[in-house]
Amino acid sequence: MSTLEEVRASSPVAPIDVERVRADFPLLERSVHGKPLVYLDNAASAQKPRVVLERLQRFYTEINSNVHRGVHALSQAATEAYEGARETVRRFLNAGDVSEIVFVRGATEAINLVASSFGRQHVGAGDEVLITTMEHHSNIVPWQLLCESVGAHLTVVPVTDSGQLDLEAYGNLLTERTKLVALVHVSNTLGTVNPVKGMVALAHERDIPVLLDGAQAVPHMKVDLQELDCDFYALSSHKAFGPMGTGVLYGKHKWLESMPPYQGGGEMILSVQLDKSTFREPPGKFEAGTPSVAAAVGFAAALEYLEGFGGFDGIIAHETSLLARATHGLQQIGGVRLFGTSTCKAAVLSFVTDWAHPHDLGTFLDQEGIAVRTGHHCTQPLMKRFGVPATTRASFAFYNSLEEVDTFVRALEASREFFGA
Ligand code: 7TS
Repeated sequence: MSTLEEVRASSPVAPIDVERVRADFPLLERSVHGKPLVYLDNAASAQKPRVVLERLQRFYTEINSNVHRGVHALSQAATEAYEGARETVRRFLNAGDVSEIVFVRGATEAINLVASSFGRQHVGAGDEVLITTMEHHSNIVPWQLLCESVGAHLTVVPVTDSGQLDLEAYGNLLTERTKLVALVHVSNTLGTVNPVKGMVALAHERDIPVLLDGAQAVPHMKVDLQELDCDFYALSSHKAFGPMGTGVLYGKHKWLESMPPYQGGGEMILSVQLDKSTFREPPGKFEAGTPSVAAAVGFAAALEYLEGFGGFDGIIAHETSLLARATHGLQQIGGVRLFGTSTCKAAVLSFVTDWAHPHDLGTFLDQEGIAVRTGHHCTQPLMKRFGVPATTRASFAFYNSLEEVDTFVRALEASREFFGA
């Protein structure tokens, strides 16, 4: 008799029905410059399924009002929806407690909150904050600002030629002066999936807390915060098929409880006197002012939509075949230099060509209805590491089809002719 696990492991992953999935995303039906849209800029922002749009519409047409402050029915309904969204996020990420989920504006604000509050409390003159060369600017600049203001230093884990972190260097850079590791889970430019669980464990052996920037992980893989055991996790709703304007900072209760507020204002207080105020327990302490209630409620709809797939196996299998087909297609063309060739990577392709500047290529592809991002992708130190000022980046989501990959590869071939190479 096989165990259930063995049966599951031996059975092929049920593929997702891409045509059915695409029908859930109204924007994907539009055309651009007279061509069917091929949306390959998902790392910048993902499209939203109809259930998210409907949830936003319902919020504003049925229960719109402010939260946590009204005795009236609408305010109570809005509060219930908002706090319900917090529980959905907790469940989706398998956080231990709902009080560890702070709604913020996005990954950028989540990191700034930690740099400002935790940073000023725990990082002092001569201390170190350890980041990596593949961080998005939002996981570099807040730490630079902190270090400048307290006299601390940034130390940096280098990246190998294949776009992976140098793990030996990482181990050596964890010193008694290191007060925090701030590390990207999945690189937005290279697609590299970092071995964060082991890296967290190694830092914890030395009692060093770890913040993970999960902006590019949450849309593509199961993130289990209790399993990762990280101290902080930052993410943005809009990259995970939810609305813009909200995101999440997860923080272990022991940290959030002891950290000072990030911003002051209404709703984050217990009492205010003219000479002194006291503050609510987390997460309320970190949510000053009126939050993006509708966006949080819409984000919960996006996460429930993802839960409807019954796990990430089908999504990962599909995105893996998109990546394999696109990588193969690019390699066949020749004259294409790919950045990020780790075997463990998300469906992101960053490249330069022999025949066109990334911006010119991006404009050419746009005329074909294909949306990609060109530039430094807010990772200038990483561009410098690879000796290029910019790349063209195609980033995929589970609603992209293999036919779209072929359209993209054919357009790249055509661009070679167009630019006269
Ligand atoms: N961290 C990572 C890894 C990101 O990719 C981004 C945005 C952020 C943080 C910031 O997220 P925000 O929602 O607060 O702006 N990355 C990108 C990108 O790759 N192209 O446009 C934005």
